[in-house]
Amino acid sequence: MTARAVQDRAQDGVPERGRDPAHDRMANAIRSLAMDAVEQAKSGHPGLPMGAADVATVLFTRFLKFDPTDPAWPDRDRFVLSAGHGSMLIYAVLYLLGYEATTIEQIKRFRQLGSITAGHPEHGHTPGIETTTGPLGQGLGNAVGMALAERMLAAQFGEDLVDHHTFVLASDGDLMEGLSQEAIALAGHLKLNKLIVLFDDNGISIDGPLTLSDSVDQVKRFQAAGWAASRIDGHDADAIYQAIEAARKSDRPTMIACKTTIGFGAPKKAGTSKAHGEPLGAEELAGAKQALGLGGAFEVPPDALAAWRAAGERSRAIHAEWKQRLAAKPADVRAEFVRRLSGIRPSGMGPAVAALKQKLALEPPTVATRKASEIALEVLTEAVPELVLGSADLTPSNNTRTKNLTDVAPGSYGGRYIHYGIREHGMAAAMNGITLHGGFIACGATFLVFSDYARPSMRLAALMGLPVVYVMTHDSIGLGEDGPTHQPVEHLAALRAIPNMRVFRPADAIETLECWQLALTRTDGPTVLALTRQNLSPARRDAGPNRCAEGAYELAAPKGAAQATLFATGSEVEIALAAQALLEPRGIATRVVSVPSVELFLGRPADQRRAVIGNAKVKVAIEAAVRQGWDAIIGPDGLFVGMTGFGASAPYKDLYRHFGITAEKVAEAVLTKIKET
Ligand SMILES: Cc1ncc(C[n+]2csc(CCOP(=O)(O)OP(=O)(O)O)c2C)c(N)n1
Repeated sequence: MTARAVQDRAQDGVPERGRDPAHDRMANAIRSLAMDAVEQAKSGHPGLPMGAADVATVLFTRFLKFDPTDPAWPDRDRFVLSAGHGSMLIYAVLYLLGYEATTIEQIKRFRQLGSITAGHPEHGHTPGIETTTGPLGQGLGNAVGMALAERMLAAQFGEDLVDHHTFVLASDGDLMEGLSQEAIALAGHLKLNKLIVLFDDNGISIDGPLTLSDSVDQVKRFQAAGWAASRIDGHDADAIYQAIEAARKSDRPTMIACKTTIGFGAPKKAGTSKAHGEPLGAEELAGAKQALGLGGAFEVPPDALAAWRAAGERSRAIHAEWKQRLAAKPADVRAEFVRRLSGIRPSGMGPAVAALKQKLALEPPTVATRKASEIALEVLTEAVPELVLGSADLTPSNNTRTKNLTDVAPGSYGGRYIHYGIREHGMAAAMNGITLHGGFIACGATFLVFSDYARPSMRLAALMGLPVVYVMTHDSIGLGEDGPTHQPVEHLAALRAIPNMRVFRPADAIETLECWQLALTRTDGPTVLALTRQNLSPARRDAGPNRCAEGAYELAAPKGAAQATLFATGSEVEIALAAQALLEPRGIATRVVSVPSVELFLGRPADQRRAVIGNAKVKVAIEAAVRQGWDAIIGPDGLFVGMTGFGASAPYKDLYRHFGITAEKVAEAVLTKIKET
């Protein structure tokens, strides 16, 4: 309906045929709060909340299962506002439904420092926000993971405890992003029929009408990916109701293209990109308020607020019944369900790691760390039942599918191995969703170089503090013949640069096990395990405490006061040890420090850092990657033996020689430096 029609209706006071005045007043309450909050903040996006208010009203007041008094209730329906720029839609809804934290004062402080109403919705910042959105496409990708986790958890614990839907509100931008293709293809393939996407089909983006840059038939596109998809009038409450009702009964995921008018109600800006991302302005705002029959700033008509609050109580009885069902479960099942949903790690993990470590210490294997990871996973998948693995179609290279795992497949969700397909971004976004859903530790794999393809979701995992684990093999020129397209050089530095991301590059089987243990005990953020393709000789032979937890530690002591300290990670630790063996006989007392995690090390107190770095005259870092970041350990005068540009295609031993990453070159550099000083 056009803004003109809304005005006409308001003027003659006659409800349009088929419209429900009570619904309109509730939807207009969202519009009103969104307009006022954006106006007050002098920034934000009024257009989407105004356009999608009818869809949100039908969904939240007639379908969504949730309890404002317990936003984390495990069996709630999930709602993801993938178009995070429309954040005022969800803040308005949370306030109207009676979520305690989202008060009218918070709405008034939209986008201000210290408020819980941030510019884009942030998970963990605002109760009721299921995931952090804003980078378009991510929410949709997360929702696929949530819907998959729901099916997987139901397969393990039964539908009497786990039976909910995942709803997404997605915009044109969400569906234009490449990630959306990976997400919808995966969801369609897996037949995630409890995933329902409401597409805010307003035909407008920032630059103007969508016709400037897009002509995809989204309904056909979703259908081609195995979804049910249809078009409706997104301002017709009955049509919205019928479409969602049908979607709930579908045997496949559903996309409902809801034709809406961006900025619905604004006299001049409705239906234009002017309504997208800036305050309406005093005149336009007044016109919209008049057209929609609304009052002063931040005022919600009492009858509309009462109706919303009543809607907020809709699921109370269902929640109470669910609690009773949980209470009636055998104590061990109940305890396990609660443990899994609370993210508490199983008590069996520590002893399982200790036993394997003993074995590895007795017979240290010469294996690639990707193989060492598989050895660790054989034990960890038994000890940690919530661990769910997968790969973006590199399973035989990533060594992530242990013998005891079975596949997750369409309609069959009891397995613990996910074939994500060649969809690194979709995988990482789904892993975030699986983790946000609760009940699982998601671990996905690819080559380290393709972390670039997953990085936007990895960044959000770090921002949200999600304990996902990325197994990233083929971690340097050591992968050899595949050449520079596949050889990461800047990726370790790039991943280390993400706040709250922990990057491990273990040197042998024992370090790999320790890094896995640290990854799985971590609960406040993601971990990358950078693993080799090539075999490595053992660096450690002890079954003692977890040394990788220190970030960096002295692996091999010098004979006498150290003149040189060699810092190395992963596959270069054996080079450092070999260099030490060359230097010591020449009278150069040399230490070797293994640095499985630069960030963990740099996070330690200054005195501990100083003790590990030591005061040897010559400090060398050895890593088959770029230098960036290493100066924090070796200082600006430290020597770096690594890469300065892209790699090349050749057998890996030739590459190490070609790029000068050898024990001989390290020893030579140390000797030259000592002579100079
Ligand atoms: C990955 C990404 N790229 C760019 C942006 C900036 N941005 C925010 S909204 C938007 C597009 C707006 O169009 P649409 O998705 O149709 O939203 P609507 O105009 O309907 O609110 C863009 C490009 C973003 N948030 N995320």
